[in-house]
Amino acid sequence: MNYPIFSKEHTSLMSKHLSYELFEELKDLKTANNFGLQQVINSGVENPDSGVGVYAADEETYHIFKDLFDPIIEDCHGFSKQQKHISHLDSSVLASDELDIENQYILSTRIRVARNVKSFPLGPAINNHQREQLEKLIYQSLSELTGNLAGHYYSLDSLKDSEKAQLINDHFLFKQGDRFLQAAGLNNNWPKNRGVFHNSDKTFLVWINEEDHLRIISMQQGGDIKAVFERLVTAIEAIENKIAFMHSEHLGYISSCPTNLGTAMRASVHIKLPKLGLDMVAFRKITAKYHLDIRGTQGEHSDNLGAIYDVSNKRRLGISEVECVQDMYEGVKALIAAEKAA
Ligand code: ADP
Ligand code: DAR
Repeated sequence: MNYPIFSKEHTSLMSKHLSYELFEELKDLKTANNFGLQQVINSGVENPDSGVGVYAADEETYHIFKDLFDPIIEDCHGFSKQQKHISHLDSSVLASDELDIENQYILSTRIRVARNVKSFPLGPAINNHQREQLEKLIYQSLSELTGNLAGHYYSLDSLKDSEKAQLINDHFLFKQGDRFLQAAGLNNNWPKNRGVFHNSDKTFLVWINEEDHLRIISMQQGGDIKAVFERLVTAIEAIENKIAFMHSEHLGYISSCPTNLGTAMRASVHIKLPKLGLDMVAFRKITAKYHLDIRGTQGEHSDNLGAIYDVSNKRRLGISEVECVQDMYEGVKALIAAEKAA
């Protein structure tokens, strides 16, 4: 393996921190899943516009390649290698007054967490047989859920193209992995052993074998953030009673991309802000103050359709799940006030 050729277009945290000396230190190391430096950095090398540029294959990746991951995690999350991540899922401490009672601004609310199963490699290193076993283990566990979490599993193979397109368009299903995931090995053997589990009204969904082993999702129309969070907490606890997740005292829940470590939570609203959308400097001043991200109407790496924005918490590690939701809640409150004043 040779030291990568970084051009001035390479802007990722990986290209920033992978000095030649560090490369020489790490280039021959491998995890128990035979995952080496080439695979860790491939997405960031092939996609110069990556923000982070690295993916992990197992919890061991974060230890063996810590001299690369620790500074990336510090830059990304403001989280030092000495810190411990603390979870807190008690919704009773959440501010509860609805932000948009007349439903003028918030179209829908979605809160998701990424989870990975302890005894399997992460997506970039899992082989086809393991992915098949994992899919079966997860959907069999989900099939035991009761009440408003009861539902059915739909593998990508079992869905018609038109059904998949409709689910993707309605924000219930992931698109095929983008070039970043492709270069990380996360699209291997696509679409085999991927799919979505959901309840009858699609307010509780689980994506299987996309970027992480599970994406546990609670979502509904409108802005009742507390109700969405409470459903998600119930689902996480019910699933965690059946499946052991990859977790460490230091990094919290382990994810394939370091941006999702810790809570692995993204709490978002689809919100209509026609006036604020005309002044993106003011818009981004508010999102920066409240640690928010803006994504496109079809999620990451998509464009905004009309004046509808996907606004979510940016912080995931070193703060609790309640604080992630609080970040989004306070930020959305400020955005609505600014829209009213515009
Ligand atoms: P993730 O949230 O899992 O990181 P994406 O950003 O790609 O992944 O979003 C996944 C899907 O969820 C996309 O179709 C996106 O439009 C949809 N989505 C995200 N937030 C909301 C929301 N608040 N309401 C409805 N759909 C949403
Ligand atoms: N390829 C990654 C994307 C980072 C965050 N998004 C994820 N994990 N879906 C990058 O380095 O830009």
